[in-house]
Amino acid sequence: WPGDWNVERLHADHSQALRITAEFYDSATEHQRLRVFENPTFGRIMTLDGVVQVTEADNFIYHEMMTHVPIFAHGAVRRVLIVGGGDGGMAREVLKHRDIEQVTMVEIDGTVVDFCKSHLPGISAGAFDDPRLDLVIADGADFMRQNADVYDVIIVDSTDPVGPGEVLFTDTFYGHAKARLAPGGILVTQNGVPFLQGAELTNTMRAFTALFADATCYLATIPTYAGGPMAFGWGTDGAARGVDLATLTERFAAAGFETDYYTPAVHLGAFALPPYVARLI
Ligand code: AG3
Repeated sequence: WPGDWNVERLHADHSQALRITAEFYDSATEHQRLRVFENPTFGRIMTLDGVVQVTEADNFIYHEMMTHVPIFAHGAVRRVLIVGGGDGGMAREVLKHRDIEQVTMVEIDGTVVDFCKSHLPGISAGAFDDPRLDLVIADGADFMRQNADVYDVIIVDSTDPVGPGEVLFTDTFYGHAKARLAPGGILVTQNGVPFLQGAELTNTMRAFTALFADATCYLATIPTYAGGPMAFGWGTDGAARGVDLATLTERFAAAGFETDYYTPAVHLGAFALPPYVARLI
């Protein structure tokens, strides 16, 4: 094909190519290769080690579903921990909840944060300037082991389990994360596209089942995480998954902001698992 393309080779037998109409950055940070380019359909796109992390056009699906699902299900979230999330999209959605008092974000790669602030400001949309955000540049696994604070929701916004993200998919890490949850707290994780990354989901779900009274995953389709819907791990000892449509609708209306993907009905439907996914967990 004419022109430059970013060819993502995350999976052994499947790849996705995105046309590059302008290149803004392509260089190695201390931890990984960071690239930002323009694509006419998806806007600016950030890749790490060649794998798409965010696009301006479709990041809302991923970020809304990893934040509003646990936050509305819980109903009284005050403190949130984000592991990863250097582009600031996750913090952007969490901070839309006015009752949330403190958001701690632990990102390993300060270069990703700096670069996204200057070249992808629409993703964080001011989140880095919110006084409720406490940004810590550190290894998420170390932080989880050493820190003694507790959180109502922990969101693991990681890369895939290759390179710096690998440690965030271990039983040890999940155990430490559970110990950082307040009573009724919820852990959600990025668990890949089950059609292509089934073993990754099975591995996390085995760990979650051993740790939590309520362990499952929920789904959303993000166009640039190709291969079908993506799975998000869900683990809690609380009753948050039992919350009904009327309660979610009330909480969503009271929150007073609009979304482009999340609705209470989408929230509940996301937990309906097709058999090919249910069999993996
Ligand atoms: N991090 C998750 C990217 C996962 C891509 N995986 C895949 N295509 N299977 C996104 C970071 C956004 N804040």
